[in-house]
Amino acid sequence: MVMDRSHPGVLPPLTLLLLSTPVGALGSGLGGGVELTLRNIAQELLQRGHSIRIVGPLGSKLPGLEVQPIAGELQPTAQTQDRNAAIVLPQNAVIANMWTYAHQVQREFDLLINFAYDWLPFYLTPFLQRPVAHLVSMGSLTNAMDQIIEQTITRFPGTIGVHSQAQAATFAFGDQCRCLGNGLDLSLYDFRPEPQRFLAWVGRIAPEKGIEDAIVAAATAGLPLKIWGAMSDPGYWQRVCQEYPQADFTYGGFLSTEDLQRELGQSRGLLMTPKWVEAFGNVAIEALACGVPVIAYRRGGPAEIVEHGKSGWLVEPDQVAGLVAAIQQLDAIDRRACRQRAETHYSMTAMGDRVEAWLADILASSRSSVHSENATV
Ligand code: HBI
Repeated sequence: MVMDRSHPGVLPPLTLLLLSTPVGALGSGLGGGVELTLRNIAQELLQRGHSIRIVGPLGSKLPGLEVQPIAGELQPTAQTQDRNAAIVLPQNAVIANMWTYAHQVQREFDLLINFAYDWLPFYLTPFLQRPVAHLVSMGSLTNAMDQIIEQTITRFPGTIGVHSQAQAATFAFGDQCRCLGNGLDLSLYDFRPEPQRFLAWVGRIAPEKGIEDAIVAAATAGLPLKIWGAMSDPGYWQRVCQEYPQADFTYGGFLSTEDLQRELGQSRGLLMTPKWVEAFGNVAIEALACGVPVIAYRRGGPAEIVEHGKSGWLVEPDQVAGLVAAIQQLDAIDRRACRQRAETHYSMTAMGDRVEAWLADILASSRSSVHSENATV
């Protein structure tokens, strides 16, 4: 694990090309946490005087940010692929068109930042004339992705960024990854001292998010559960609704950050029930930013965000009874301590420092390697 070395020097203004996830238009919610991560990093880099251009699938829109739209077929989601799945590229794949564009314009930029968890950007890295920083947004999922990421980190050390130690640890090369954590624009989140009488669950509605455990725990604790997020897997949602007809839970759709923080902030607590190693868990910081305690399985990124007994409760993975016990202890958590946790570790400034230090190191090492002859800095 290559930890962050904060940079005393100031990074000169850079021109950066940011390339999005290809699974959905930015703003659709289908890109999950990566949409928020890209938007926040873009805003913070602009704030710090860098020039950026964002490339995303047709229909992408981000508040206050221009997106270069690229046509083409969306990519199947990596988490639905089997571990030994072959690499797939649909006909007229948007990810191929995005990187054709990147190849054409690369000389206008000092560095490219890849946000896609897909084989092609990693494979193309050695053929490009500019360094590529890869922000890997999930843990190990398939052998083909593990192999191409390992090949990249071996050839271009320091260019693989991750969100948590737990996520890095899912890869054989985890100790070579750069841990960036994550960050939110906390000014968008209002602290709420007084909750209403309900629990919240936020995330893409998909099997790996384990929503059924939250439904059972909330019902057992006798509290209504309000659910928000992109409807990634309608079949899964139908099965859950049929399985728990008596439980008191409602689905409020995929909300904008402004609407989500207003609703989420009124909850007694957020339940996080991931069945996979959640790389980070942006929703945990969103809840903390509103003063909402987080009850999470001790699995993946959320276990590094929540301080047990201070900003929420960590529960043994898949132990629904543990979730119920934690729900009954929610009043022991000080909601101000939750907001404080977000402010000290997960602000835009904190994340921006980590990202700038990362890019500075990549540029420094790339000057002495294959990309140097054309670098403009
Ligand atoms: N699947 N193929 C693919 N590519 C991505 O970039 C991707 C994905 N699945 C989920 C996802 N990105 C994001 O929702 C998570 O990384 C947060």
